Amino acid sequence: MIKFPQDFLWGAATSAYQVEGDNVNSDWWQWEKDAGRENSGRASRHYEFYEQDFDLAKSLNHNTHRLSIEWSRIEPEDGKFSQEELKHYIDVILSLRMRNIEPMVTLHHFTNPAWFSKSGGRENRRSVAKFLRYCDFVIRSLGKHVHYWITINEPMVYIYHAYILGVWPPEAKSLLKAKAVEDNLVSAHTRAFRLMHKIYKELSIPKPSISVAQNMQAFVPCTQDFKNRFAAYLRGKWYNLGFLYKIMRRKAVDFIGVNYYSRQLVELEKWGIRNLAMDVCKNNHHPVKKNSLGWDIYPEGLCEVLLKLKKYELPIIITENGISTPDDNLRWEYIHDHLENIHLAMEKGVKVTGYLCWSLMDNFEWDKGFGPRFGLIDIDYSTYKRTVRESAVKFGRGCKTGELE
Ligand code: IFM
Repeated sequence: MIKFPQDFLWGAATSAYQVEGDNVNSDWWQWEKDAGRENSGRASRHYEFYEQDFDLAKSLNHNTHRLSIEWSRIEPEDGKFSQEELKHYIDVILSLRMRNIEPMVTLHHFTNPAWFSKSGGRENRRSVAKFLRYCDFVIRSLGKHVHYWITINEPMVYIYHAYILGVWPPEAKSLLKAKAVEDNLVSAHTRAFRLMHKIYKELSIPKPSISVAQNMQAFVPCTQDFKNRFAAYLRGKWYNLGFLYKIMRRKAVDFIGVNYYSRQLVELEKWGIRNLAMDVCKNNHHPVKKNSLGWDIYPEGLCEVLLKLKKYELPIIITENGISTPDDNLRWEYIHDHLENIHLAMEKGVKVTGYLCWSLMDNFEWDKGFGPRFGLIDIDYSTYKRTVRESAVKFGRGCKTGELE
């Protein structure tokens, strides 16, 4: 039996576009239409059913919930802000507070308003000022109800999919653009961080806790060959830590948000820049169980990643961790084994203060559509009926007692 601290944050995460439905002013909505992709449509209809969903989270003993704000609802046209949508998010956050569930709010989770993307999106230097204007509007009203903020979700995943692989809007495949977006995101985060602290001070609200949610992977060399070890080391530095270094150097981090899912088995075909950055083992060496998207399940990697963060002496919150699978026993095994590894890292001195499972409910998994099931709660997409999975009940027991068998 292992035991987590009494004040540990326990709960689950979602993002607006993936669960709310009908985000018609978003660049993703536009892209789905233009590219003829599966439409997110009504998603999980969480925009309408959030009270019911939070009742379920409460019944599962969650004390924290991470959600995101859809910028394209708040600012559907450049410079035109919607008081009505702002009120919606205030209501959402208050309904968490009424249930004694601590909100953690993300300001950017992959989607942008369509007008913003048309004017150059994150490649454009002016995007930083536009993002700050949106943050200012939101924080002045939500500040008094929210302590934990994530400015940007998974900056590296966003850059990689949208600007290097080109499989997400705006479908760019350009290292130059990727670099510009990274610079702009570093600046957007840093300036938003400072602005938010300033607003809290002006309004005499106790200091907020702000971070990014950084996707981290366990980069494991497939063989002890020098080039595989070197590539794994480089990827850890660049992908896991590069963005964080930049914002930590600017003293713009209150805690570290970690999204961890999987392992990458690094095996280079030959020396080369692209090979160093991308090559993975294609021969199923060191096989492990996989999720329904084919990602390796590798819980010990979470402990390894956390130990690498120890030296920064910042609190760490697992802002996402979860599995897409039709096998609910595997889902519980996955959550259980990752919690075990978090506990192991804590025993070795890493200060982890919370764990949020991805995701509270089944949702729209971006370019993969509705197929992957990440939810603690099953959604029947023909009726939108919610059904709590057995894994959610088991996780809920841990949330209640802070203990894990
Ligand atoms: O669904 C995504 C989420 O939007 C960001 N982190 C990873 C999840 C699973 O792919």
